[in-house]
Amino acid sequence: MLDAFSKVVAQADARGEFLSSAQFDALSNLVKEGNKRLDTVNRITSNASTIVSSAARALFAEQPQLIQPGGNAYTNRRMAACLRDMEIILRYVTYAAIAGDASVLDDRCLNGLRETYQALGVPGGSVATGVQKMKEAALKVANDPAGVTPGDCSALMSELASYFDRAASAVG
Ligand code: PEB
Repeated sequence: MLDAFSKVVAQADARGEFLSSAQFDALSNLVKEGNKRLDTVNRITSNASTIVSSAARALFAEQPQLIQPGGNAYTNRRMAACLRDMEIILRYVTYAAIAGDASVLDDRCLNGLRETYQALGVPGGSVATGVQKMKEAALKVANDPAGVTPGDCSALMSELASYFDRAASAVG
């Protein structure tokens, strides 16, 4: 599990070199823009249950067979497992976002997840759709201009989107 800083150190050490100026610039920018990142992760974290429930509602509206008898979210037990899975994935996305690096998401959440769903008979494509719905809900929360200093968050938002895309393509 790496963050943006330890990743640069690991890369430089693997080559036996000092940090390059490009690496310095990237990390310096990460520090300079750090408040945006903290605000973004804080917003998503504080709205996690709303993000999960609205994404789940959108998923089941689009794929109602999931909640019909025989569906993968039919019965309270499976519904609870589904909502829990979405929450777990969202939680690891927030870890990747605060770390500025996807490795925590890869190593602790996505590694083997596709195979787990295959073994359980849970449709990975539907999980991927649920993750995309969480992406939409999370970006809406993170991009809300109310109550924050206005600024350009486009790079950060596309980085955030990339963690959701990574999770979706790991299972879909
Ligand atoms: C992954 N999910 C389930 C299980 C596991 C995970 C290991 C089996 C054990 C259990 O039921 O608790 N656990 C989860 C995860 C990590 C982890 C992400 C990462 C660290 O440790 N059903 C649907 C939707 C989808 C869904 C498509 C979006 O209709 C999920 C939600 N996951 C789902 C369901 C089950 C499950 C288990 C329904 C229960 C399957 C079953 O027992 O029939």
